[in-house]
Amino acid sequence: MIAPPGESRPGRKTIRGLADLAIRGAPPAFTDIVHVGRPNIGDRAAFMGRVDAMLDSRWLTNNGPLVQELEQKLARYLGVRHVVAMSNGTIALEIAIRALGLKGEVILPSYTFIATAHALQWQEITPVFADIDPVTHNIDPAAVERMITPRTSGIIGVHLWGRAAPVDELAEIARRRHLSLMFDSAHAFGSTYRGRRVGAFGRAEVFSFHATKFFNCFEGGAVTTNEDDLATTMRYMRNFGFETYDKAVHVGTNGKMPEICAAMGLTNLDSLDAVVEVNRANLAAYEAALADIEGVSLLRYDPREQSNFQYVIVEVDPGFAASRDEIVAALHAEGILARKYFWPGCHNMQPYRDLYPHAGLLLPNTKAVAERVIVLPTGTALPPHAIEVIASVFRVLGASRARA
Ligand code: T4K
Repeated sequence: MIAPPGESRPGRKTIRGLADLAIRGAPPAFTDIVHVGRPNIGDRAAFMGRVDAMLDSRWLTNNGPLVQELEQKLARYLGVRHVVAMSNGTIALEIAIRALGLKGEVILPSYTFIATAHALQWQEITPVFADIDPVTHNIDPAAVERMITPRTSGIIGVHLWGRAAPVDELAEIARRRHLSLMFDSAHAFGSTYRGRRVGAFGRAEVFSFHATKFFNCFEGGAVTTNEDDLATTMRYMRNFGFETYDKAVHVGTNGKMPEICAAMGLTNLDSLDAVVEVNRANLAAYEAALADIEGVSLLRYDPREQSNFQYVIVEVDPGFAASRDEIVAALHAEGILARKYFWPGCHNMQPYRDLYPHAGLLLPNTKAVAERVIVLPTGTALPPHAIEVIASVFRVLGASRARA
């Protein structure tokens, strides 16, 4: 059972013309902010039951029974030999990168959350940004090939928006050029590539179970791999390098997932299908509501693949009557916190902007996509009225200058 929406109550406002917009002085549609990434929360009683048992057991962290149960269930669900649970997706990325022995330069898209790049830079590995495919928004294998130098040790593909990166093409490049391939799968829990669940591709894949993700553990993450030695190394690394009490065998950090996070994960696993259905229905409602607005298109999900539909992505044509930023500002004024992920691209944020000031010259598709994307709210906490309000904002702004 999914918990009903929290404090966000449906707005009652109808937007028919410019004068109805909050950005023009009308009252906002929502006083409780509608966020893109409100957490999906599973059965509270089941969660509380797990927490009670955990408190009774006085085992709160350090690879406890709930973490082990979660790892086993996730491994079965994803179809992979090893799931190494971590405190969050960023630490999981850092540990995977280190355990794979990446060094020198690693190729990744700039069009991703900054954590993908930071996980490299944090370890003094140079992130080399490759351009994306403007249609899928995923890394372009031809661009990857162009960025390879003698210092390149690996490639990180990102399954952006939960749609799989071009796994086979990247694997072929990695094989031919003797590079390690891993994936940032933070968006893709439950998604498939050619019918197989994301999680067992490349040498390792990294998931985020942050509160804003479709499947959440409050905070959390995991590295998945079919390589036994790699999994063992990562288990040491997440626990200060300890093999047993008093015996460190590796450099390590503290990347452990606490038991309460695993309790949340186990609970939320039971409502995964229900959450996907809600997201799917929200997307269908967006498709219907935006269908007649020219110059605005929703990113499609491949009907042959499974997806979690956790991101609703709208692309605004440069020729649309209102700019992407004007639309976002108008939505914010209505209390709808639409986002511009992943504008302006990692290469335009620090420290990368100063370190690699010319990176953008090779990233024309990244620039174009980052300038036209709006991420809209979805999930189980979306107020029913929100999609209608959002579509009205697009419609009214779209008609405004066209009429003028
Ligand atoms: N790789 C990729 C491709 C990623 O997208 C991410 C994370 C990572 C790696 C790293 O994984 P983690 O280390 O995070 O596990 C959010 C998330 O914080 C971040 O996890 C996520 N990607 C990214 C795409 O989005 P922000 O800074 O844009 O938004 P944030 O966290 O402030 O949350 C968005 C809105 O959601 C808030 O304004 C309010 C609402 N919210 C948030 C939380 C935490 C709630 O309603 N309840 C909550 O508990 O990064």
